[in-house]
Amino acid sequence: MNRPQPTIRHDWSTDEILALHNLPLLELVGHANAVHSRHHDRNAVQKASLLSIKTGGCPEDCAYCPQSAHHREVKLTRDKLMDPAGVLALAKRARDAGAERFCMGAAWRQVRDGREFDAVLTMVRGVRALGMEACVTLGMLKQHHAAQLAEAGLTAYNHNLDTSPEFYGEIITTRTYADRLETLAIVRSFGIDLCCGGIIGMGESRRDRASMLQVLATMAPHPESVPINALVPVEGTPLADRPRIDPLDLVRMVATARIVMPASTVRLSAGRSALNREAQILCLLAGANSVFYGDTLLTTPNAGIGEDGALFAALAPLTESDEHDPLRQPSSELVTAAAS
Ligand code: SAM
Ligand code: DTB
Ligand code: SF4
Repeated sequence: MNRPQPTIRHDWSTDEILALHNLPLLELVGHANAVHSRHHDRNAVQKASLLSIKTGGCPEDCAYCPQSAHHREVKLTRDKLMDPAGVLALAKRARDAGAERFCMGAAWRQVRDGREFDAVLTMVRGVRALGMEACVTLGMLKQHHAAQLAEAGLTAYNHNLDTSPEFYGEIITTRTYADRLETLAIVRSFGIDLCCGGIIGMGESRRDRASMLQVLATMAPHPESVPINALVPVEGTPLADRPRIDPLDLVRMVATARIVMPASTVRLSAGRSALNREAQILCLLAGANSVFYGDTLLTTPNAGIGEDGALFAALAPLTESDEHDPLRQPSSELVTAAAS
């Protein structure tokens, strides 16, 4: 007998999403966890690896981004596009360390035809030949670029909304929300998966967070991948002094994304290094099912592979022989609290 398929809605309103987001925390996380286990293997957490293949000097003015050429105080060297052989050696290393997906980011406003784009196509083919999913984030693109990326076997294109349509103008002035939606539509029309999410902690309201999720959750189909980033405040950017968010805000955002986009991969992305092991596990319980794995994100530090060893060890089943495994020791805060 066929089991009824859980419904996936595309008609969410911002008010409905905000009401979910503001539920009592335990009710929200419980609801999200129930949705999660209906649509996904509850023990599966995909490891994705991230590499900046072209760093710095970007003409866009995204207020959060250390790679923008507008933020002259940021201490970041500008690099040329990496060569495909070097990129593929790092992809292989990431695969051997357990990554299933390799995401390559370039600080470009848009894709341009020529030698550099051809090199990116070579990287995509190479990553796919290693048996990994390949994702790129290259800024805006035209139809013929999407066609070439699809032909090279690209799994997904990352292009974030970043925030709500209402708050967007406070963060970026050099391209519009409509530009972003147009890029997403082009990518989608060539059968490439969408990786599209945003950032919390930039000064937006709760309604802005719900409003961004409303734009994502009314896309049909939903983006296959939804990265939820917490702002990493970088010295020299206009958002350098933003206070760190409460980790439970990230839990609420992840849980709400999970409920409104039940089948998507929700990625616990930037900002994870500021969370302890237990806060990360709460995010996973609330429906996140992927993390970026590796010591750096694009230009900023990530939770280190060592810390992630402890995270993944904590998620694994207990065995008779691991009772005294140091990776299973509780996190330092708990030890300190217990000793005092
Ligand atoms: N230039 C491309 C673009 O913007 O489409 C790709 C690279 S961009 C760095 C990819 C995403 O990383 C951004 O859209 C943003 O959501 C996220 N990001 C960048 N800097 C961040 C920061 N300081 N904290 C959190 N997320 C950040
Ligand atoms: C996404 O949403 N987050 C990742 C990935 N997509 C490309 C990037 C996070 C970048 C954080 C800042 C940095 O390291 O430069
Ligand atoms: Fe450029 Fe992307 Fe950074 Fe914006 S987020 S400044 S487009 S690299």
